[in-house]
Amino acid sequence: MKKIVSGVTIECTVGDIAAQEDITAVVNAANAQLRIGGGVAGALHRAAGPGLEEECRPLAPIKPGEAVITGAHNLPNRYVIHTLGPVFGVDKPEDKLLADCYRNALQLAEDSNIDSVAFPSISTGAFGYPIKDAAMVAFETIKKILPGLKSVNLIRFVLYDDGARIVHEQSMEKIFSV
Ligand code: AR6
Repeated sequence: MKKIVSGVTIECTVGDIAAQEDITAVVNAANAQLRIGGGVAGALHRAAGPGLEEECRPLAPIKPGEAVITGAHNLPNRYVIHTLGPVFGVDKPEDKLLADCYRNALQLAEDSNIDSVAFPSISTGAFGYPIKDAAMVAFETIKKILPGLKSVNLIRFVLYDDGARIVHEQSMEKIFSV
């Protein structure tokens, strides 16, 4: 599914965040230490190679909601934007911290004049955020930011499976039709 709002294309796809050849910056659902981990962080660091962890080391640790930007090393992109999502039930308020992740990641993209950004569904794996609620927070936040975006003209959600894609598409419909 694809929507164009305020001149920005927003789309949902199923795939691997580490295989987004046509995207300038991919977002990492990172850990505080910006180390290789499971899920998205594992996929991105494995594909990027050890240079990514090395570049990350002086930037760590980060707090929930924060974001930092690095090069993409062996990934097919120019940048990786690393953000630490809230652990559901632990880092509170979860919705505000999750919104900060999307806001800060997009701010870094704008600061680096980036045209296209691919997000995974932050916090919905190991960090346990219910995916429906997380998708609503993601699109509500993006809707608020959209009118102010100058360089970003494509935001792609790369979802793990069709279930996650459908949940995101339903949230997208709800939020962008009002
Ligand atoms: N491409 C796209 N989506 C993916 C991929 C992939 N290759 N792999 C998993 N997902 P997670 P979090 C989905 O756990 O919840 C890590 O170990 C997954 O199904 O990657 O923010 C870090 O080191 C889920 O919907 O991120 C941290 O410690 C979503 O991406 C911690 O997990 C996010 O899952 C971060 O946890």
